[in-house]
Amino acid sequence: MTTTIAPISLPDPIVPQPQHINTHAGLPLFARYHRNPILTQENWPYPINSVFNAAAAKLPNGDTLLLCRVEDRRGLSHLCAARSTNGIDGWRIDAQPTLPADPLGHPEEIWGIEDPRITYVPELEQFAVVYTSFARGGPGVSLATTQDFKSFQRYGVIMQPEDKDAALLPRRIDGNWALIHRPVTTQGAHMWISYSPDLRHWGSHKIMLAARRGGWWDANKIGLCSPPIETAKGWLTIYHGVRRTASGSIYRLGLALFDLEKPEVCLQRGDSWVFGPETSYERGGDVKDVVFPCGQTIGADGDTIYLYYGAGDSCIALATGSIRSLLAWLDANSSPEEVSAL
Ligand code: BMA
Repeated sequence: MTTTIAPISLPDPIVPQPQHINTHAGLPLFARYHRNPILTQENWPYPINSVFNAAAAKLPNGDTLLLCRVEDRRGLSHLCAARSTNGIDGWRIDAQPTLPADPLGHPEEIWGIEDPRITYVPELEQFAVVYTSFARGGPGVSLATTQDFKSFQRYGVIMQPEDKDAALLPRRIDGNWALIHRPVTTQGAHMWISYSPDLRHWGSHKIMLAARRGGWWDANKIGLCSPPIETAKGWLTIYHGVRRTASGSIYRLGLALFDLEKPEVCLQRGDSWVFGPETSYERGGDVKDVVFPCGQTIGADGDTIYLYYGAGDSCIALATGSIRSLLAWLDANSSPEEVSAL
């Protein structure tokens, strides 16, 4: 006897709904440059493995400088400068490493230096470059200053391991310099702020933003991306959240706003992430599903953000946003109870 099985009628396929959450006034908060990535290993004047996670600065002559993390073919990183007139293409790349690791003078750098952030400090008339120095003790935070990205004054380690994702604020707060950084403690991987009278001795350590818990996109591990942007409403800050999944981690970006004169005070924190890996160069690469900005420049209009981000730990890409739109999005998409519950 044969049994006839009635065909199962399947429901209509689920059509993904557009994500309106990452938009303001109908526009995406960050728009990718259509010819991304803007810098890859193939552009480099000497053999390397990959180039990613670049700090950014506007130079006095109007050029954009990217201080790129370059991973050589041993697996160790150094920093190399690329300059461009428009900040988009025509990059002129230093023929040799601009800031190589100095394992003899600075043993904290024996496994290289990574992920710089640049802040121009008017009081010093210098750029402060804060970067990750990597050695047996783990990653720590080091500082160097420069005027021209040719010669550097090294301060050495300013935050001992395990610590990274650091940037200096451009001016003193109540008489002291302020450094945002991300130590890993038994409490977790949160963003902290510390203060110093002289850039060498640091104290008054405070948590400024804690990783959320549970199922949140930014649960357990967060860190500063590019240096905070000073606005009339507060320090506008892009940070990364790391979601651990069965197939690896996803690095996405979120927004928070901090008090101008008390930057450890979070005024607003967005609920949702605002930018995440979508394209092939972000979803693939040496480390998949990573977007990791370490720098931005602001356009002549005072509003446009040129956000430079490492994609997949393999190349550098560009997305643009608007300070006004990010602040308006924060007004509409942050929940005070989550901020106070931390
Ligand atoms: C972080 C940093 C970044 C890297 C990211 C993804 O911990 O080390 O340099 O881009 O992981 O691998």
